[in-house]
Parts: sequence; structure tokens; C-alpha cells
Amino acid sequence: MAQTPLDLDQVLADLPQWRAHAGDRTAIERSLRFADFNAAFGFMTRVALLAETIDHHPEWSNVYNRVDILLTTHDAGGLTERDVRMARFIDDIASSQGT
Ligand code: H2B
Repeated sequence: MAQTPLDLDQVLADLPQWRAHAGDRTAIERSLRFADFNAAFGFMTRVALLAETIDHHPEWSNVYNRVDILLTTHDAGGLTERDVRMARFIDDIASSQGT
């Protein structure tokens, strides 16, 4: 379901650990580093479960203990409340894992 796009700068103002995507899409990014692969994959599993629940999926990659995440709403062609919700969830889990 399409949603009203949000302003990139306003979204970033509330999410200090995220940065603007440098490419041609309106998106936010965060890179995380964990203790090891097990911690990184555990984090990804938790995020994946929420992603399915709210039908909103990150674009991400993982190499050993590193996870690079990009959030945007494809259906809206920009950022929406779903991205903000996902970013906050990611921040909460990451801080509880000590990153
Ligand atoms: N994830 C993201 N990040 N953006 C979307 O627009 C999106 C999604 N749309 N997950 C959902 C799935 C849509 O394709 C399905 C059909 O509901």
C-alpha cells in the first residue's frame, strides 16, 4: 500500500545513527558491526521477523560481523513511516546487543 513520502532531512533529524543514501534514490543507510557472525545473524533474524510482520523489508548485506542496511519504501518511491519504524526497531535491537 502506498504511503505519503516523508522529507529526508526531517527523517534524518530524528535518526542520528542513519545517513542519507548517496545514490539516486531517497533512502537512509546504517552500517552495524557486531561481535561476530553469530551476533550479526541473530540481529538480522530479529529484523527479518519484524519485516515480515509489517510487510516492509530492508535492503541489506552481511559480511561476517558487519551488516549494511538501506531503508526506503519502494511502493512510495521514498521514505515513509514504515522506514522510520524499521530504523527505530533496528536501533533498539542494535543498542541492546552492545553495538
Ligand atoms: N518493502 C519495502 N522496503 N518497500 C516496499 O514498498 C515494500 C516492501 N512493499 N515489502 C511490499 C513488500 C510489497 O511489495 C508487498 C506486495 O506488500
